[in-house]
Amino acid sequence: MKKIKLPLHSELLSRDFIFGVATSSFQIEGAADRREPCIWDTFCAEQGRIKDGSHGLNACEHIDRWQDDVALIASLGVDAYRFSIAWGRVIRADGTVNQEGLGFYVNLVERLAALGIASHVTLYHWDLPQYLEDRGGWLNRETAYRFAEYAEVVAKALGNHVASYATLNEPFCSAYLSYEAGIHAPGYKNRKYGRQAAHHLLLAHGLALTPLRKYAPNAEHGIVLNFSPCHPASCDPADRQAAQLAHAYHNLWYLQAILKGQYPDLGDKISPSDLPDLEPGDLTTISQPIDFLGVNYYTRTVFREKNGWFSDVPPTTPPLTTMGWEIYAEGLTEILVDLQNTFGKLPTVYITENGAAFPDKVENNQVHDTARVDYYHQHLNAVHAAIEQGVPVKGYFAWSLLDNFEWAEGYTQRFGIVYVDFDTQQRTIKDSGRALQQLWHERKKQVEAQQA
Ligand code: GCO
Repeated sequence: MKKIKLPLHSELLSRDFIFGVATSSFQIEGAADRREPCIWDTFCAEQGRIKDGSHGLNACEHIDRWQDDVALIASLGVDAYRFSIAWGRVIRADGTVNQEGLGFYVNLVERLAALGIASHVTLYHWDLPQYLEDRGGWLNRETAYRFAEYAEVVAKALGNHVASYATLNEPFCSAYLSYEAGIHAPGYKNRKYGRQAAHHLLLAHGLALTPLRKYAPNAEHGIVLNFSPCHPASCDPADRQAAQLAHAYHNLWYLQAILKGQYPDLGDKISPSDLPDLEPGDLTTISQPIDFLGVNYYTRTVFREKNGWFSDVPPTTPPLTTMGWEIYAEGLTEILVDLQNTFGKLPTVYITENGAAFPDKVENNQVHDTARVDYYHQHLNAVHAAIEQGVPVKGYFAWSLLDNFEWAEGYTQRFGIVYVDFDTQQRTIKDSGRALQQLWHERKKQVEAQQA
């Protein structure tokens, strides 16, 4: 079996760096009958929205199999587990707390702690309760206030037992893909909606920091954003400008608001009527200090100019993943160093997601996903290179623990380091999972030897 090798003196091998695996609620939990319906249930029920016509009602049945899944996580030798909480499993449509639903996460965090695994919680990984969408969803400013109330309920229950709280996962997706590009739930296609949803999401992030800091003062608080270096399709100045515009629109829109309290100035590229409506003080709320920035990285994106705007050029040169994404590990170093240069100093960075989908097959109880082993090898070395250039990366989470419901792609994409047979729910650790397991166990031995 292929190994993942890191430079011998890499910070990644030290005790202070955390390694983990990541999942999200809607993608793995199932047990939809024990929570409120969310926008993804509605979206899945609409014809033609999901590639294989599937849904998340059962997914990986994690709610009923969590104890085995936690044992599996522990067997990998991780320091940390990143998961998200389903809002609609915690707060009912009438505003009351679902104690059984909340109790699930309390038990999960307790069990992880008993096994020496730190919990890294995400409060919102896209599964907005449908009862809130019915009142306007992220286009309604009130949703941000409901989010802060939900964050308070969670922080009161889990408090300092959680190592880090991320308010949101990838607001780019829950704003742009969901309200502007129409490919994620609830499926709107409207530029103004996209900008307004992004603003309300960021406001929700800012408002939630107050109860989080109050009820979990020792935990770290931050947000998870996705980044992709934006490259021009040619050296034509129009394409270069398009790539810069895409960078401002997709990457900086969120981080600049959070770190600097201002949205990027797009000049005459965007009509003023498409800009979000703000209230005085919003950007101050949004730009409160954060303890960490979660960075999700998968690939780079190439853009060309189209009608004064940008348009992405799908990659064609292999190696591509089954998502059609180019494997471009140096892009991870590039974007981290670029953001560090742009903002002068970044807070602690956790790579909160990184991984790839390939056409995996089980043969004799094994999955020989050599391409994924290579992917992790290259990307971990890219993280090392960023650290060498001064980026304060303190942790890395593989996406994903399990094959799961991949949003509009349904179950057609396998991102797991553990294979899931969706008929039997059997889990099989892939070669990539074994390679990471070996790396993590060897590192633990090394750290223990240093301490002895
Ligand atoms: C993401 C999501 C994940 C996806 C992954 C692969 O943050 O985009 O967190 O839910 O499954 O990115 O597309």
